[in-house]
Amino acid sequence: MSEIELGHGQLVLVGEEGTPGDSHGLSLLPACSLQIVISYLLNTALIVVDVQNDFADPKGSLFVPGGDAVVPRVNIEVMRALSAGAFVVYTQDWHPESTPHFEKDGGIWPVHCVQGTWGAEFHPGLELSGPIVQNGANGEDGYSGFTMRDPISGKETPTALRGMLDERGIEKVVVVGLALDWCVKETALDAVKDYETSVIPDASASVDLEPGDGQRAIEEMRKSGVTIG
Ligand code: VGL
Ligand code: ZN
Repeated sequence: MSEIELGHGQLVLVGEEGTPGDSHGLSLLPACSLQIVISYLLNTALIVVDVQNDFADPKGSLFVPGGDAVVPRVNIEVMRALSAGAFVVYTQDWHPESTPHFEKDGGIWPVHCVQGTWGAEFHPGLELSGPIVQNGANGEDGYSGFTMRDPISGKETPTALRGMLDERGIEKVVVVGLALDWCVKETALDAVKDYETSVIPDASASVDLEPGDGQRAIEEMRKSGVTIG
């Protein structure tokens, strides 16, 4: 049995699977849990970005190539995070019927994730187990889960996400979901200003409006201090 320091004064004793409970009253984890505990500590949050039908279902109006294949990979991260006692939070793109975010109203996107429609619902295969932060409800068109951007004035206002992280003492953030080159990227670039941040490209997929956007997003995040992988 060995003692492992997790930081912040947290100690766990790790034994062989099946060894009886320790006599110190500390939690005894089977060795197989160690990997999970190390990758998701209690001070870590997993942010699952916009895994919604319009992005993740091939019938969705803004289907992200590979978005459907990402769902089971995201679920693995959710399960890892939950088993380590980490916090899991979900963002949801949540637009009104008309917003300067949409091409028909002067923006660049096809109509997608309209409040209350099938396209805005989370993909039915997603493991949903945590609070939801909606973005865009009043016509804002920002991409970060941390802020909403007024499309006219450009003024940014915070969402509830930062408060949720800070009230739990979160210091590390892992970002997965859709889309790598838009909302995942902007969420990670905001997160890295205040939290140790990583993005898992295997649990994400890019829109690639221009070929190579996904790769460029990865480089931009890496340069800003985001851990990739
Ligand atoms: C997103 C385009 C438009 C995203 C949202 O979730 O990445 N992309 N709205
Ligand atoms: Zn959107």
